[in-house]
Amino acid sequence: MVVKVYGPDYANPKRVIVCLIEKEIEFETVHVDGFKGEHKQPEYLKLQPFGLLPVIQDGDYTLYESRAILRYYAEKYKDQGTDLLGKTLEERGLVEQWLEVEAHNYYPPIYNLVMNILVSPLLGLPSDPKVIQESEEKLGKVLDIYEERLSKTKYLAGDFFSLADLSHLPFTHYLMNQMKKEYMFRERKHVSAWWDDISNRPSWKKVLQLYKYPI
Ligand SMILES: N[C@@H](CCC(=O)N[C@@H](CS)C(=O)NCC(=O)O)C(=O)O
Repeated sequence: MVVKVYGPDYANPKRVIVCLIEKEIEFETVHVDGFKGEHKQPEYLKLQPFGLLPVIQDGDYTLYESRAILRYYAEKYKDQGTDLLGKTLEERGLVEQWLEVEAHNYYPPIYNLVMNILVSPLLGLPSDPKVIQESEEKLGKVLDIYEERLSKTKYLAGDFFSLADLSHLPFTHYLMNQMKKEYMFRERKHVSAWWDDISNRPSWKKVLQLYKYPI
């Protein structure tokens, strides 16, 4: 059964797509125009009642929340493609820990930066300089902790690439490219090397080649 991924142009869906590529899972994509509000239409809300992208359909199984989808496929196809969960329960615990750090410590400030620096101007909405400044400070503090961690291990959960690293790709891509905030990574040696490593994986390059960002 081919997995259907909705909204491949957007950042959270790209998190799912890069995982499917790493896991060598066949998929197809369904274009959803967020700027036209297609994700708020009744047909889409039947699949994702919160009106957010992505959602996947796998036969008659439907799943939303990008990180839940990552965990589902990494576990379901544990022995296929790249192992993204670690080999032992202890490694798995660390993958989960850093996935949670990404979701609760890293994502909120980077999301605010993306919204205020890239998205708001495009929608003709005002950006909030205070939010930008505070979010940048918060993100900097998170990156200090990453720098410390990555001085000891090659990747976040240990010396193996995992879901925890992969989950950072789509939003960090904005920071390092469209947002011109790459100094935040470049001034931290280990964080900088980590980004070069994970963003040069063939899976991520393929995502960027196949699906453009809308911004
Ligand atoms: N926690 C959700 C977040 C999904 C999300 O915010 N997706 C964005 C696209 S990158 C979206 O649908 N934004 C449209 C909106 O907020 O109306 C997930 O990880 O799937």
